[in-house]
Amino acid sequence: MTPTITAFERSPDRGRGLARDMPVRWALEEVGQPYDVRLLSFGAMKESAHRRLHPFGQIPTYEEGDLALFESGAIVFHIAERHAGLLPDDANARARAVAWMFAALNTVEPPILDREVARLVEHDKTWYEARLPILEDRIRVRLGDLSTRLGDADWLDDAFSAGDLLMVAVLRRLNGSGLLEKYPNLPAYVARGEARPAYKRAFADQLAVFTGKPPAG
Ligand SMILES: N[C@@H](CCC(=O)N[C@@H](CS)C(=O)NCC(=O)O)C(=O)O
Repeated sequence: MTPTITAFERSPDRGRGLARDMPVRWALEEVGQPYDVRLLSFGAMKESAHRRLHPFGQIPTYEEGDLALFESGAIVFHIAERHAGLLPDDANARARAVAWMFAALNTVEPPILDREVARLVEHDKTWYEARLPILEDRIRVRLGDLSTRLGDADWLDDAFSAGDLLMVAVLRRLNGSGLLEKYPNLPAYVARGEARPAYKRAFADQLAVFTGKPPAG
């Protein structure tokens, strides 16, 4: 059965692939699962029809038969469990890959989002100039530790996994911030993720929604 996901009708990131339908699309591409996309306006996301799928009135959601899911991490995990290619077969390696999924969303992403939110909604507040370096220092602590752990490996735990997929998706939020570059193995890690054919297809598809033009190639 072809799953249907939801995405922004017009993403505020202007097609930079930062909306959270992107990791879901990427996971589906990695496992070779075709999918449909239902595009939603901000208004439609808050209506009761969508809230039945997503209690917080957000994207993405995932529908497959009588299963409806929300939360990009849970959706990626579901895809990874149902298909080969995103989680190792070995039980311990699989558990470690799941730990990296949580680390991406629960340990690395929060300080990155705090900075994003501050830049969006606090930039005109008196405390903003003093607070920004504090938020950026908290990000640097996470990046430093992640960089040390990654070392010169290609991926976080041997083969590419859903943990890498989510970690790359989270780190991409720092593109253009200058924060990643102090840890040269991290931009290289992000670039390795972005070079994957599945990533490129997913990125082109979400960009095509924004531009209104079919994906190139
Ligand atoms: N933790 C959720 C976050 C979902 C989320 O923040 N969605 C954003 C798009 S990336 C959204 O729908 N924003 C619109 C809104 O909250 O009204 C996930 O990973 O799925």
